[in-house]
Amino acid sequence: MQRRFNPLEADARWQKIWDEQQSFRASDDSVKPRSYVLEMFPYPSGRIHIGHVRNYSMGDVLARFRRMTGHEVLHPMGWDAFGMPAENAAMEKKVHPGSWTRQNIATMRAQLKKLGFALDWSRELATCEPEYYGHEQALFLDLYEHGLVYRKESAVNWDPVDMTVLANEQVIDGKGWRSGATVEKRKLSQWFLKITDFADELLDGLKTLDHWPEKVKLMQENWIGKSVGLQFSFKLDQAVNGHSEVAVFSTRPDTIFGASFAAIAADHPIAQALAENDALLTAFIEECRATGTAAADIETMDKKGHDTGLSVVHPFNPDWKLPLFVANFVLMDYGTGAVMGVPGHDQRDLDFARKYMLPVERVVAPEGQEDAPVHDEAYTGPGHLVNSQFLNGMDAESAKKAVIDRAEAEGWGHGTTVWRLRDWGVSRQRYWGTPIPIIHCDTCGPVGVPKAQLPIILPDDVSFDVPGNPLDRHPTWKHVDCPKCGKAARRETDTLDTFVDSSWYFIRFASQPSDKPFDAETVKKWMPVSQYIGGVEHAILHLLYARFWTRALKHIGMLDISEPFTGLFTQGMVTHETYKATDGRWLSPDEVEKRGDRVVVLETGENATLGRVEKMSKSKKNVVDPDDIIEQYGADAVRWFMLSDSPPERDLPWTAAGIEGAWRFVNRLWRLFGQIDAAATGEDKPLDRKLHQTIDGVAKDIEALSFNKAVAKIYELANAVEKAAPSASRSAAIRALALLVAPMTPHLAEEAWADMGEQGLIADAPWPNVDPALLVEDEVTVAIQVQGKLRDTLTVAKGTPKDELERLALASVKIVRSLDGAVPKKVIVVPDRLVNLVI
Ligand code: ANZ
Ligand code: ZN
Repeated sequence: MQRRFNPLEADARWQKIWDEQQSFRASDDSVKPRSYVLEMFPYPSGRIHIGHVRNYSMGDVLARFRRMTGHEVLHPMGWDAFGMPAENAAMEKKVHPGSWTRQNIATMRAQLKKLGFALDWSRELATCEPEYYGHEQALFLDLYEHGLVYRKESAVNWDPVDMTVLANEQVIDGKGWRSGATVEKRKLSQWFLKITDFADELLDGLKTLDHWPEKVKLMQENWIGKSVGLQFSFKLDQAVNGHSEVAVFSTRPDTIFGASFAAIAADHPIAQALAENDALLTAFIEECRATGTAAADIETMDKKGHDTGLSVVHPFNPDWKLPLFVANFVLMDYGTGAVMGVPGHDQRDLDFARKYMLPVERVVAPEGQEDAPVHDEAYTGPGHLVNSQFLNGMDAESAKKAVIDRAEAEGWGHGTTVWRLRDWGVSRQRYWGTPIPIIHCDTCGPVGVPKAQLPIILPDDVSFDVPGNPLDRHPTWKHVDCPKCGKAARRETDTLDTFVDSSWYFIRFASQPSDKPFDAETVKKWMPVSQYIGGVEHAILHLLYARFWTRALKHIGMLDISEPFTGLFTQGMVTHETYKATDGRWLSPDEVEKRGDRVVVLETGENATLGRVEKMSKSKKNVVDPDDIIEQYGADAVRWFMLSDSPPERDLPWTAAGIEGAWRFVNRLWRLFGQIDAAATGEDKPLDRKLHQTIDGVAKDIEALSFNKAVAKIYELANAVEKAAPSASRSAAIRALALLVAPMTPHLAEEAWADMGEQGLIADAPWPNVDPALLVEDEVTVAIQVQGKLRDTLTVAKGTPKDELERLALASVKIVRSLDGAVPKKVIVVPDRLVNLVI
C-alpha cells in the first residue's frame, strides 16, 4: 500500500503530546550546558503572517537541534502587546484596546501552536499585562533613583487635532499622518532616559559582538555617531543681544584656512535675536521650521540661507572677515548649532557657496593637485595642506592636531567629542502603554510611586470617542495624594514608549518571579541570549535600547551582563508576485490564475498584469495566509519550504511550486521511513560515508544558520538512500535521516520514529554520532596531463603509490591516443593529485 503522511492528524497528535509532556520546558536547575535561543517577539496585530513563520521556523530548528546536542534550551515566546494599532482599532471599531489585543494574542497563539514550535509556553508573557508592566514600572523607578531618568522640556511634533505627540516618521509633509492637520512644534515636559551616558560603552561594546552582522554594527555605530574635532569661537564684528561670539564645532579643523562663511541654525539664539528686527529673517526661520530638518535629508535638501549682514572674524587673522548666515542645513541640536563653512571640502558648504557666490578655496590636495580648483564636488579625500600658512605641507591628521593645539594654547577653542546619539524621550501621550509611575505634587515636584503601590494599573473604563489621551481626561484616575506630603497631587498620565517594553523582555523570559522583575542569579544562568533572530528593521532602535537597558541595569548593580545578545541574525523577507487588474486594483493570489504566460482574473476571465515580486503586504494583497497553507499541506511542509531555496538572510519568494515541492519531499521521506529492513544485512561503504558526511555537514550548517544548505544536503542523502540496494547501512541511514530532519519537520519525524518502533520522543533523542573515519574520502581523482594539458582523470584509492599511478596513466586509452606513439621523456607524479607526461 502506498504510504501517505496525514499531516492534519499527525500534527495535532504530536503537538498534544509535546504539550502534555512539557517537552520544551526549560529547567533553571539543569546541569546540562545551557542555550538561549530567541526570536523577536511579535506584535499581536491580528494574525500571524508568513514572515513570522519564517523567523520562528529558523529559531525552532536551532532550538531543537541544540536540544538534540545535549543542551538545556530556553526558547520562549511572548507578545509585544502595547502600542498605537490597538488604540486605532479602538477608535475605528469601537473595541477596547485590551480586548482587541488579547483576542489577537489568542488567535496568534493558536496559529503558532499549529506550527509545532518547540517553545516553552510556561514562560509566555504579554507586555500589556500588569504582571509584566508592573515590574517595568519598578525598573523605571530604579533607574530614576540612580539618576538615569530625568524630565526636560523639549520641542515635539504636536498634532492639534488628534491632540498627541507624533514621532518624526508620523509627520508627512508637515502634516499629521492620521489627522492631516498641520503639525505644530510645542514645548512639552517629557521623561528621558540617559542613554547618552552609555554612548561610549555602547560604541565600544560593538567590537565584542563577533556574531553580529557587520551591517547592523555599522548602523549602530553611525547612529551613536561619535565625532572628534574642535569647538571654537568666532568673534562677531558687532555684538547681538549680548552675544559677542559664535561657537562652532568642526570635525575638520585642518581646513580652517578654507573657511569662507559661518552659518547658524534657524533656532540659534543669535538668529532668534536678529529676527526680532528683521521680518525677512522671521519668515525664513518659519520656513525652516515648517520643512523641518531631519538629519537624513540634509545631504539632499536644497541649501538655503539668509545673510545676517554680520561678520565673524577668522581666528588666525583679525582682518579676515567671514559673512554670517542663518542656514537651513545647520541643525540646532547637533554640536553647537553653528558651523564654519568650508566649501572646498564639504559638499553641503559647496552647494551653499555656489548659491550665494562665496569663495571656494582648496586647502587639502593629493600629490600634484595643489593648484587644481574645486568645481562641483568638494574634495574629501586624503592629502596635504595647501594655502594654509603654518599648516602647509602637513597631512590632515597632523594639521588637525596643530590647529587644536594652537586654539587651546591661545584660548579660543578646545578639542572635543560630539555624539549624534540623543537621550531617549520615552513619554507618550497615549493610553495603551505602561503608565509612568510618577506623581506630580505642587509642593514636592515629581515623586516616584512607592514600590509597594505597584503596579499602577491602566483603568479599563476609558473612551476613545474624542481625541487626546484618555488617561488625562479620566474622571478619577489621575487624582491621587502625594506619597511624600500627602497633599492632593496628579498622577503622570503619559505612558512609556513601547520600545521600553521590548528592552528587557528577554530578561523576564529568563526569570520571572512574581515579587520582582527578575532574579539576577537565574538570569545569569541563561543570559546572554546565544542566538537572537529577527528583522533588520530593528537593527538600530530596538537593539540599541535593549543593549542600553542591559548596561543600565548592570550599572545600577541589578544584573551582571553587558551585552544581551551574543549572536544576532537578521532574516530576509518573504516576497510574492503582485497582480493588478486593468483598473489598477491589486488582486490577491487566490483571485487570479496563471495560464502559461498570462495571468487571468478568475471571476471575469479578464487579463491581469503581473507585477513585481515584493514583500508580502496587505496593501498590495500579495499575501498568503499561513493558516490556509497549513490546512492544505501541514506544518512540516510549510516549515521545510521556509528553510529551503533561499539563504536565510535573503528574501524568499513564495511560490505555489515551492510549497508543492516541499510537500512532495515530506511524502518521499515518509515513504523512505517505511523502508527500514531489519533482515537486510551487509555494509554499503559509500552510503555510510555519505551519511556521516551529511550528519556532520547538516550540524555545521544549522549552527551557521545556513538552513538552505542543510536542506540541500538532506535532499542529496535522501536521493542516495533511495538509490541504494537494501543493506544494514541503508536501514541505518533511514533511521538517521529521521533524526536529521527532526529539527525541521518535527511532526513527520515523530511519526516516523514511533513507526520505526523507537522508544521515547525523537524530540528528546540525541543527534546521531559522526564516525570521523568516514568523513575522509578514501578515493581521490588524479589528473593526467600531457605537456601540462589535462587529457584524462583517474579515480584511485587514496595513497596509491607513484609507480602504480604512472602505470595506470600510461595504460589510459585517451593518453595512448594523445601520445600518438611518442615516448614520454619524463613523468612527474604528485601522489593523490596528478601525473604529468613530458614529451
Ligand atoms: C568644517 C568642515 C570642513 C566640516 C570640512 C566638515 C568638512 P559629523 O562628521 O557628522 O560629526 N556641522 C557641525 N555642526 C553642525 C550642525 N549643527 N548642523 C549641520 N552641520 C554641522 O559632521 C561634523 C561636521 O558637520 C562639522 O565639521 C561641521 O562641518 C558640520 F571639510 O566643519 B565641518
Ligand atoms: Zn508633595
